[in-house]
Amino acid sequence: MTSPIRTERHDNVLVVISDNPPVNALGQAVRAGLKDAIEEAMSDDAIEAVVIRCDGRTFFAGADITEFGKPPVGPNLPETLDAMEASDKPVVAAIHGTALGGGCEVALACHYRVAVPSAKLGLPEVKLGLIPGAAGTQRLPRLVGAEAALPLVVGGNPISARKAQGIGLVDEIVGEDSLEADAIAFAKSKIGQPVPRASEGTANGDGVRDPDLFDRFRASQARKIRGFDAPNAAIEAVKAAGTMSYAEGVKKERELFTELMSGTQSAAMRHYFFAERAANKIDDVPKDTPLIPIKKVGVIGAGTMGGGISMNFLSAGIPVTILEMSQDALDRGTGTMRKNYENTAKKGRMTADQVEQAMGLLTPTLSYDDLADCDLVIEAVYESMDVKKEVFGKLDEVVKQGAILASNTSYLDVNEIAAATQRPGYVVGMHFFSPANIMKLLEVVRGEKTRDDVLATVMKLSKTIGKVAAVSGVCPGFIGNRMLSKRQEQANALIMEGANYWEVDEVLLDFGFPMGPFQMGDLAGIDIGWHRDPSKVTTVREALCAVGRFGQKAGKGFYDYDEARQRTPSDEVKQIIADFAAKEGKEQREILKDEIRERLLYPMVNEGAKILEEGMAQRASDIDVVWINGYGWPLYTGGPMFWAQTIGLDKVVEGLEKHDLPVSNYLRERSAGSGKFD
Ligand code: 3H9
Repeated sequence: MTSPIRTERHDNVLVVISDNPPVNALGQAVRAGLKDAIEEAMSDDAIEAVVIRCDGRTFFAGADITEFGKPPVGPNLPETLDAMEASDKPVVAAIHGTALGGGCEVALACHYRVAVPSAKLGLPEVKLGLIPGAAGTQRLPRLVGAEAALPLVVGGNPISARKAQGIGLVDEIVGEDSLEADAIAFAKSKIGQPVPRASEGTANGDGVRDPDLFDRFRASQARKIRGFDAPNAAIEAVKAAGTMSYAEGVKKERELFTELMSGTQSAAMRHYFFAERAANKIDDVPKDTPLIPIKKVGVIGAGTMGGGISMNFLSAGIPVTILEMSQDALDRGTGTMRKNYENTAKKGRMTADQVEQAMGLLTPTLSYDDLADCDLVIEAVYESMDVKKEVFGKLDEVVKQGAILASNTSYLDVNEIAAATQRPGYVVGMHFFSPANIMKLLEVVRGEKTRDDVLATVMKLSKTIGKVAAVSGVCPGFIGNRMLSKRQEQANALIMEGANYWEVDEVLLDFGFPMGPFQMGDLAGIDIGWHRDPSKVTTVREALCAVGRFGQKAGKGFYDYDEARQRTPSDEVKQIIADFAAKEGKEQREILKDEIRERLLYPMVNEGAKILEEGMAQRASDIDVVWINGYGWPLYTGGPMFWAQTIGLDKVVEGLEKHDLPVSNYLRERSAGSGKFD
């Protein structure tokens, strides 16, 4: 087998080049090749400096994740990097693309780093439930200081080459198109000078002088890192860089890394990494399916949903024509969009120019005719089949042939909507989640007649607008809301049987959800879909609406809210629920947290199994992607289906039986078989 590493000589500089598509992951062959190349440079007197660079789209994007969990084959990355750093001839990393994880650690082990302006550097290991494991947590703080290292190691988000230069991680920004030549020139300029080694740096002194730095940082991240193991380990490792010798610090890092690697959180998060990428692929749609160019988008409805959907495209530089029924509604909608952008700018995440650029791409209209030349039109109107059919009938008349017509419906039959047009092949569901400019999930609903090119285009487009897409077949509520309804059924039943509604919420908070079902109801508005007749009360929700408890927006729903939106359980609501339970003759009993958790979550897994059995989801991991991105299922459990496998499908079946809840044949089969869904 030919090595992915080759060397080229440029006078007295050895250029070491990796060619390991797609992302130059640091698999065994790459590590071995790098180690050999360094030995070649060391043993050749004619070579006085080394440049390391990569072919293809990026510098090393990290360790090869597919090797994790398999028996290790040497050389390992830490020893390869130690050999690199030990060189007394200057070694220069020449960075383009994304130097991530182990890739960033390669750069740290080099004596110098040069990068093109578009390059990014980062240590995203926490996103895989890990910390850097090739001395990244020890070299980085010594090079840039603990304060600058913490956000990189703990947050895991990459930074631009310029920012990296600002903190001392990059030595020089070089020409976008002259990386190799500039890196060679840079390397030559360092020949004869003592080499600076990150492991011998002293910038980590800031964490020694100000040891509270670490607690302050932890407190500032509390909400983001709740429940995750890796960020705390990352803080500990960076702290160790200030309190221990380099060798002890590396040992500490290794211990923390090994413990995380063998834990369930990292397994779950690595599962998610591949799940997200798999979800974007549709098994029976050929890879080379031609795409429909999307140069202009139409959005029908300028309400919360339509406005949020439009912002995705505007932010990606795609012009949007937005349609409403009245000038008032149009002005209100576009006004809200501008305000949202301006708020983002106030937080420093956008410039004033970018706000104007985005808003400049928006064309408000009251006329369907203005949608005629759109390549994609997304309808975000009221959830009523009659209304949707009317809208699609009109679209079919005015919009050019070959354009995609999408519905943002969250549960209606997309096939029936498609049948209202003469071109059902061009109709697809694009279910965004509120707030649509922020929530990551896009549930793509594949109708019976939806064409391959329409699907392929929408999946590609989802990436362009920064969404994570998963495909669902047509069934009520699709993947996400169909499973949610099973959880809500149990939540409602539990409070009738004696569980306090705030306990139900707490169980899900403890599990790792950002909120429970009753908090979610308050946030969304309890009056959604309410018939508005206070004298007609048949459910707890209707009873709450009848007394004006519409949710957070009214200052009261299931909970009472103060001005800071802090919630407290309400005696009034407790009484309403008790009265209801008495009226229905429901016996009250104490319900333990375990039962609450099992009854909320196991029926979702069961419904997920049915969704798989019916072919409504392509794979179990797609269901995980939907729940993690659309409903706040904790990432560190890997999503409902992966979690169920982790705790054991047999345990889920047993739990459902114990609580007298239905068990699908498919779940029984998988439980009795491999214990796995995919
Ligand atoms: C680490 O480094 C640990 C060390 O500290 C310690 C070691 C001792 N390995 O995302 P894309 C595949 S942990 C294997 O669609 P993009 C990916 O599955 C690692 N495979 O492209 C996909 O395959 P397929 C730290 C990988 O342009 C294909 O490449 N590093 C790896 O949208 C294309 O990927 C990270 O966590 C990998 N490391 O984004 C970085 N990376 O085509 C992880 C990708 O079959 N990677 N693949 O579906 C990324 O963030 C993105 O892939 C990247 C490119 C930004 C690089």
